[in-house]
Parts: sequence; structure tokens; C-alpha cells
Amino acid sequence: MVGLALPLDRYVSDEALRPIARKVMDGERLSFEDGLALYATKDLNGLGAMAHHVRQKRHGLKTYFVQSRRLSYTNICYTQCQFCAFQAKPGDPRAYVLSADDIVKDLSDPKNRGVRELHMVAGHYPKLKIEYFEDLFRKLKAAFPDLHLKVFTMVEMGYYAKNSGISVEEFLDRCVAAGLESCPGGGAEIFDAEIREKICVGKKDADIWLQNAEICHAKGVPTNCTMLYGHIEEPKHRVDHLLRLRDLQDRSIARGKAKFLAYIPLAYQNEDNELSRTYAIPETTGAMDLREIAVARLLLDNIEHIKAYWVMISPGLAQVALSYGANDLDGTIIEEEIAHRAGAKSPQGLAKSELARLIREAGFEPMERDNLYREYEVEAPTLA
Ligand code: V47
Repeated sequence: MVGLALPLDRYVSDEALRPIARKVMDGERLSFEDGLALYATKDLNGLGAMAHHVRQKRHGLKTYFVQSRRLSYTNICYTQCQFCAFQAKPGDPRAYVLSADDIVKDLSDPKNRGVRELHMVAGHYPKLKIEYFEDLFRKLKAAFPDLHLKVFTMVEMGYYAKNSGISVEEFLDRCVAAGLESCPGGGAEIFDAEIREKICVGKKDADIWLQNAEICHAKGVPTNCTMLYGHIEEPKHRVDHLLRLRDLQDRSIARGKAKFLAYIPLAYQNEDNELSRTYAIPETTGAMDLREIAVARLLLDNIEHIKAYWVMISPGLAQVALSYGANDLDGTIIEEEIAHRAGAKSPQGLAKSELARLIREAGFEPMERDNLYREYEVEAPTLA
């Protein structure tokens, strides 16, 4: 669907979508009820065309990716997230905690050559306090001055601030002074209290995630945002979640310091976790995954980048998602654990050349980026 040749409403067959298509063409903000209609429609192609229209207006065919290394400094976690297959309790033979020196050594391995961002999220482990993170960030910056440090979910940040006996503000200031530059979007799950009670009883207060994201933005630290979908939530919970992100983004933009850079819908991976042992939850389908991308592009009119996270939805579907509103394939993702432990069948990492090929073959133009969306041209492939 690269390039829409006809007026947008010619692509929409569902009558219920037509007034929304008109709003989209006029650049009008969509409402909660519009969001529900986007989830209810059977006209997936019409929905995709609307999202693609917005994507093209904002980004043309440009499609971003980053060379990214994933790393978790510990998998020990005292929080009960029923969907998580990554966490280990103390005493579990899988349990580990990495020292700053371990991490620097690991990153020195040639397999990390070209990596621009280090994306670190981990468990909630009471033995780690602010001094651990200051030491870690300083050592990382000393060894790799150009590596962008993107660390902590908003819940993790709240946990480690409290664990260190200091405010989130002080924790953040000290981490930034040591080298922290941005934060990933994980840990948001679904904001609705009743669903949260069932899927992540140990971090049931959604306001903590939102408050800490707002603190980051007010202090000039950009973050990402996510939503975990495809488990026991309903469309009304997803619309509520997206609109809470949109409201926060409005406030952050008005403040003018930092904001959400990107939104990433996270498809629930249903293996080896408590949630799937309690409820029979099938894998998300391609249609669900594409709808999630398209709805996000349409409702989140103030978040510039929508990622198709190939790790969770497969590289092939992520390619298609570029015609459903996504403008970012995330990245090379070296050594991902959270999704793979929970059953993701995608490869462990993709080469930069492979990402560029996926993007070109879907009809789009690859652009390498760093975490702040500074651009690095990708050379056109040559015949060897
Ligand atoms: O925080 C945990 C979620 C997150 C499962 O910011 C699960 O650029 C699905 O945050 N099925 C980690 N999701 C991934 C993440 C992320 C991914 C890509 C880009 C960015 C970014 C952030 O995954 C966790 C949690 O919210 N998660 N278990 C599961 N079984």
C-alpha cells in the first residue's frame, strides 16, 4: 500500500469508519468512542489506509532502525508480574546479578560493534541501590563515551529510588549526572486498575508509571511508552491506556523539555508464565498486531514514532506494519531475553543489512538512527 493514490475515504468500506476518516483527513483529534470504533471495525484495510495516510504525512516513506544492544543487569525480581517469564527468585539456579565490570567486559565483545544504544531493563532486586547505578553508568561512559544509555522502566526507577531511600527526582538527577540519557517504555502494561490487579499484582498502581514518566520529561529526559496487549484486556482498556499516554504527552509537549519519543505496542507472548497458566490465552494474530499499530498511529496524534517490534510480532509482519502506520522497526536487538523467554519465535538479533533489506522490500526507505532520532544514511546495497 505504499503511497495512497485515491482520496482516503475511497479505501474505507465500513460506514462507521467514514466520519473518522474525515476527521483524520482534517487532522482532527479522535475521541474515546472513535477509538472503540477503530477496534470494532472489520475493515482492517480501511483502518490501515487511515493510519498509513497519517504515517505518510508525517514521515513519507522513511523508516527508522537503531543498532541496539539489550542487557539486563539482574533477572532477580521481587515483583509479581504474572505475564513475565524472565524473572527469577533468589535461589533459582537461573538467578544472576552483573557487576559494572561484567557489563563493560560483555559490551567490549566484537559482536557489539556499531551499537549506538544500550537498552537496559531488569528485575526489582533489593540489594541494588543508587550507588550501584552511578558506578555502572560512570564505568560505561568511561569505556564507551558514544554509547547512549537508555535504562529503567518507570516502575523500576520508582522501585530503585525508594530502595535507595531517595526521591525519584534525586535518583534521576544522580543517574543523569552519571550518564543516563533516556528511558525505555516498558513496564506500562495496561493502566486499567482491575486488569492490572490480575496481571501484575506487585505493581498495580498505574499512576506510578505515569508520574515517573512525567518527572523524566519535566527534567528533560526523553522516554518511550508501551502497552501490553493480547491477554485479558478488552478494547475499552486499550483505548483508555492510549488516551492516558496522549494526555501525558500533551502536558510534556506544553512544558517543552522532553517527551515520549516513540510508542511500542507489545504483543503478549504466552509461554512459560503464570498468566498463561491461569487463563487460556492464545497467541496474538497478525490482524490483531496490525490493528494495534494502526489504532496507535491514529489515536496517538502527538507521538511521532510508532514502532513495529519485530521481536514480538515477527520480522515479516513488522514489514507489513510499515503500511499500517509504523515508521520504525526498532533495531538489531542483540541478545533479547524478555520476549524470547516467554516464547517469541523471532531470531535472536537481525543484522543492520537485514533490517535495511526488510524495509526496502516492503517499499520503504531505511534510515539508521540513534535513540534521539539523529539520522545516519544507510548505503544502498551493491552487487558483491
Ligand atoms: O517491561 C514482559 C513487557 C517489556 C512480556 O522503549 C512482555 O524502545 C509481552 O519494554 N509478553 C520489555 N511483553 C520490552 C520493552 C520494549 C521493547 C521494545 C522497545 C522498547 C523501547 C521497549 O515487555 C516489559 C514488559 O512490559 N513484557 N513480559 C510478555 N510475556
